[in-house]
Amino acid sequence: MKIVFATSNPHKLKELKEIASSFGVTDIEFVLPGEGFDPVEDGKTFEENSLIKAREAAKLTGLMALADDSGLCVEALNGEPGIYSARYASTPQERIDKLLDAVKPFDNRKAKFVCAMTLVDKDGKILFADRGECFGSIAFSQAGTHGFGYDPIFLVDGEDGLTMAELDDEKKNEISHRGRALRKVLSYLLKK
Ligand code: ITT
Repeated sequence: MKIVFATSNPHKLKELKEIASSFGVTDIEFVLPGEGFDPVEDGKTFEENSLIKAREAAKLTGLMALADDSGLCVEALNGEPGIYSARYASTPQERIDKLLDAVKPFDNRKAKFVCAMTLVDKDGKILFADRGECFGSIAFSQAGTHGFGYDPIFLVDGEDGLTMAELDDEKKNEISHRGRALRKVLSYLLKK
């Protein structure tokens, strides 16, 4: 089975392949939408944006498409940066610095990673949609080199004060929002 993964983010693709492989999936080939993939992510929720991306990739390739819209929601910031996580500042380091500054005034540093996944058929009809979440809090300074994005400042609940970027790839995939969402999609696909 061939599925187009509706993303321009190579980190997401790497994690998707690792998660699928550790789930025992051998007969799904994930491909990228390629040139011309430039969806307008103007949805108001992770779910809406993930549907927009999935439909755009299906339209472009004529294949079944899966999309991941994800981000970091900080409780004291009313859920920001949320769906704007990728656009919060210009570079990954600037996004981290901006977020550390933004949470400074608050005692409550609780946060969660969210990943909404949508699977559509080649005509854009929704086959399956669900989300995965991973709970934690914002660290006072960054630590770790694994993963991407906000991982160095996300302290994972139940992981002994380690940031997501200090966990190895296997551990991240086991507990992450993306791992949790994708395993639901894969369970749906494999039951078919
Ligand atoms: P595509 O839309 O092309 O898939 P993107 O990176 O723009 O790529 P999103 O719009 O879903 O994707 O934004 C997700 C952002 O949320 C991402 O760029 C990171 O800043 C953050 N993020 C999502 N998952 C993350 C993770 O596992 N670790 C750290 N940061 C993450």
